[in-house]
Amino acid sequence: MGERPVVQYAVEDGIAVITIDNPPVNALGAGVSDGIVAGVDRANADPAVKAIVLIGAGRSFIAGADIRRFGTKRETPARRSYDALEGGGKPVVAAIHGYALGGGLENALCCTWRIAVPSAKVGLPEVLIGILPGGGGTQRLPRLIGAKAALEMISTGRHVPAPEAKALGIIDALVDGDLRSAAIAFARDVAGKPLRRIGEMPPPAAEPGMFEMARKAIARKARNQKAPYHCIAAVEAATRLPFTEGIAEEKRLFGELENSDEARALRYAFFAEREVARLPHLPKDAPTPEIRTMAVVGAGTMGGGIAMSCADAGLPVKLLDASAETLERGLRRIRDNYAVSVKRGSLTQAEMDQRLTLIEPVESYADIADCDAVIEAVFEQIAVKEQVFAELDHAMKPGALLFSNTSAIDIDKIAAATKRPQDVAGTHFFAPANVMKLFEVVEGSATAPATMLAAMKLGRAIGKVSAYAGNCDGFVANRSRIPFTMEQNLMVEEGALPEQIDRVMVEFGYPMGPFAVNDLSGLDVSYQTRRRRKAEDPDYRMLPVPDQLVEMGRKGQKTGAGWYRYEPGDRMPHPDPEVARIIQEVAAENGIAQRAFSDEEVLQRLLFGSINEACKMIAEGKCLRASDLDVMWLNGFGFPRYRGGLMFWADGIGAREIYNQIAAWHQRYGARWAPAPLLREAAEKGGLLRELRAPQLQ
Ligand code: T1G
Repeated sequence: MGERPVVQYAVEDGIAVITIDNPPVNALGAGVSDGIVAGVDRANADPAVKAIVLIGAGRSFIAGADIRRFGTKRETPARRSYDALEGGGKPVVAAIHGYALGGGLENALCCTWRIAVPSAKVGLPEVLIGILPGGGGTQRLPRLIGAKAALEMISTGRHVPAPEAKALGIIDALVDGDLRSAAIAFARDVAGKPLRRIGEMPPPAAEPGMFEMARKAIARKARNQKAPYHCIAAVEAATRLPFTEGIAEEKRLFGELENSDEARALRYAFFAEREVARLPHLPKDAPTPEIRTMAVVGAGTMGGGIAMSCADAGLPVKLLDASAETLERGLRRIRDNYAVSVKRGSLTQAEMDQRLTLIEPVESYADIADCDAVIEAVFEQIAVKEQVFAELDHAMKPGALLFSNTSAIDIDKIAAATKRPQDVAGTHFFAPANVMKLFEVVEGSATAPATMLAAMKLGRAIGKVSAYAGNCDGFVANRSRIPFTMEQNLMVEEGALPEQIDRVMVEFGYPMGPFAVNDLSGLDVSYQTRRRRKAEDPDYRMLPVPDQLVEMGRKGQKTGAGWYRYEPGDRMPHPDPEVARIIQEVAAENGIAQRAFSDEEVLQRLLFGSINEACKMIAEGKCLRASDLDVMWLNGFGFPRYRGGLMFWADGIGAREIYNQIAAWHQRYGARWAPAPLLREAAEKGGLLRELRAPQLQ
């Protein structure tokens, strides 16, 4: 039995049905466009055929061009499916379920009619992978729905739910029940009716200044990027040029983007965020227990945010706290958070009420005993964790999964407080837990594969990006961040000013610099952490400058001063000569010579240490893939997405140059800059850092 063709053709009662069958999402891979062209030509040539239906098999219509093919040599097809669909003599009905994205929607826009099931989503998300719609979408969509609405869709790349797409005029009818038979019936109805060709519609009007305003609006967010501006230029062309010239302009702009650094980085990030979900080192047949009911222990800030994440995803959750007072305070904080979203319009009152019904406050372990899984989010002290896990071990039903949201405590120590360490893993959220997408799943030495797989799946189910981490101090994400924070503070002692370091990182693409972020989250939090660390490790390197700031009462925005000073009611950071004076004093007291720093050295000192640490963690098997670390920095630390991630960015410089610089700093600054053997190896072999993988994946 030969391979099933990616495009199938059938005729039913005079209606030709062209089915795209290219799993998993019917991307326009090899043979798909040609298959559509052949199907349309065949239908148009068959007098028995009155109309045509274009539909997707499996879970989706068409999710766009095959992203893997970008940047590779591709033959230009003689005729593209867009031209065949729009140019034929018989009506074509696009029948949409799942996703019609990118080239998928562009093919649908070339059909005469579009119908969809209410759960479908349509969009032109090309800007999210650093390009623009290259199948006529920038010229046809504005003609169909107007320049303003089209510009919003193309410059945001958002997936538009079918009911809204109907309201916009993209979808002609919403259908329930079996889509295929509904489409055939619809096609029969429109057979013989005049054909509508969007390409023949006049250029849409443009509101005066709308494109200038659009450029200004994205200036901050699209810093250093090209694709968002090209998207605006392409839609602007649709309002100025006849269709054929507009298509040529779209093609020209697309050509400028396809192989740009930005597009290659965003494509890498797209696939890295899919790869991170895989744990190939676990047995293939390991089961993944279903988690239908959740519990969270600890109604503090993190516990409340975790409960919200579950409720936001429709997962019922019991929120347990030993004290009724803390529980009530936790619930109030949850209600207040939702109320802010309702006020901002990102949530309706009905949605807020519905989510609150999914969060059930309880006061005893017996109340959560039946839940499939529980996440502990209590105070970050081993004794407290051990006591909670002993309670859970006693109360929870057999087979229940016991997760800890600890950000630093040894998972094996926590698991040892139970008689079922195989059911224990770390599920590390990043603050605020209901907002940040990163979800680190930490494997203890006794954690069963099923427990790991269930935790990874839980993360995806609550809208997070699940990433594997081995059990070590700071796990993977925070451990990779320690050199960044250390160098940030040490450079200040050596003469770099906070405002220079922040400017370098903002110009690099971060929304805020690290010192401004410290002031936002409060300097006293890390001050306490340093005290605890020093108590545990006498050799721990203290940071006298931020310590002095805190001891002077400069705890950040909340006290009107930290690394910067703030005007009352204003979050704008203002450089403060007082801080510069403290820095010079501390440097003098510690005999640290001060000097000027180039912006390049500032950037490299901040990021090279984390690259080095990443190589160590990969070699230790704590981080499975360099691309996982990139996913963590993109979803946990706000690393500029159009740079792909830390290791992808590092490859732009090259392992050899990075190794040489680190080796030089090793000479100058000592052990903290000892080059990782895996980095040296990559430097010697000329390997790509983003392709580094842990021993267990070799
Ligand atoms: N090309 C190649 N592979 C794709 C793909 C695509 N367009 N979309 C998904 N996959 C793979 C993905 O890697 C994964 O593989 C599997 O499908 C399931 O995906 C001419 C230029 C559709 C919303 O940007 O946003 O058209 O890991 O895990 O969470 O103008 O996939 O299993 O091996 O993400 O349910 C425009 C990209 C292309 C859409 C489904 N289209 N895809 O999400 O599943 S450019 C896009 C998505 C274009 C034209 C231009 C999502 C999804 P694997 P998944 P999901």
